[in-house]
Amino acid sequence: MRIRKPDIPPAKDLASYSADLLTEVYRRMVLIRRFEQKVNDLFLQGIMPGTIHLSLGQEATTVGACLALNQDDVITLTHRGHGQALAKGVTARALMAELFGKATGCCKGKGGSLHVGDLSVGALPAIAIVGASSPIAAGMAFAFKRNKSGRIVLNFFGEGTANKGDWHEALNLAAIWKLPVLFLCENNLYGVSTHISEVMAVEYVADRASAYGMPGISIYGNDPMIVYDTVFEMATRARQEGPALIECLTYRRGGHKRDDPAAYRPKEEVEAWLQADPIPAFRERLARDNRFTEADLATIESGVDAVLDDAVDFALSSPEPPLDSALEDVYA
Ligand SMILES: Cc1ncc(C[n+]2csc(CCOP(=O)(O)OP(=O)(O)O)c2C)c(N)n1
Repeated sequence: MRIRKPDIPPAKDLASYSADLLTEVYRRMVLIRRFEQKVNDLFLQGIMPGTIHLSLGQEATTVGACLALNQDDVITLTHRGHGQALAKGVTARALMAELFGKATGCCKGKGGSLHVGDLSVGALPAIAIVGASSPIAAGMAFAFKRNKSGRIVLNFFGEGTANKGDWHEALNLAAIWKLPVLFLCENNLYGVSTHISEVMAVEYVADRASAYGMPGISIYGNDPMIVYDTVFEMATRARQEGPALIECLTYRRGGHKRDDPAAYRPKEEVEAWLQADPIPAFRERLARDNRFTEADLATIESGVDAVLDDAVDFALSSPEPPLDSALEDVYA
């Protein structure tokens, strides 16, 4: 296995972005981080049921990508989807209630952690079958194109998914039909315990784009503004000209799922990526920008804490789905 440490590009000047956008980027990254930390605590206390795949460490990729989209664009989510959902605008209340299996959850308590989403904010509830969402993303993009809607689809997936047949078929169809879809890889280096170098002969997932005839871009995924600019540019292009493959190089801070201590990862690699944590790095940049004071940043953080306390209270006090709703919304 080859150790791949973060290759951190020089940070972009934040001056060209509005204070509102930067505030929202920071707020959503902190929301995702603290939401998942809370979920992990609740899980370890035995209060939260089910299993969970956390995306701690990948916040800059999901937030940068979702904020670059229009409100009515749609994302498809993965099994590691809490961050993707919150980034697109699913509320903390609806997400927390879903994880508790409550009727007020974003999927009425029937999806749980592996199937979160809410189409009313453009987040197609996740499909936990790896690779299955890429053809669906292409299909939705086909409909958007036929209807001349101007909307696009952004398909989130992990680098392990890029070795599945359905993923390849989706890219090919999207390319030949010039569909308005972005394939966005959250490359966190591991599919469960398997390092990317053991399953791919090319170095980067984006290297595969040329085989389909679409742009392929590999970027540092722990800088939200690099992700934002890239997705914004490719989204603008996709609305007219068709798909692109964007690979965001990032890292999950923990194991594949909550019972995985991730002992298969070299210490040197883990330490290098933990140092490249996207949230403190972005906070430092905001603190150097004269539009933000320390008090402003603390206010954003305490606002997130209040939202999360409220979300847990809401979820715990919500009812279970009624028994006679078991067959509602069931299509197969
Ligand atoms: C078709 C299929 N095969 C296997 C699994 C079990 N599985 C769940 S997540 C996962 C790894 C996916 O890796 P990657 O696409 O890199 O995403 P990551 O977990 O790193 O976010 C596997 C093999 C599955 N859900 N679906």
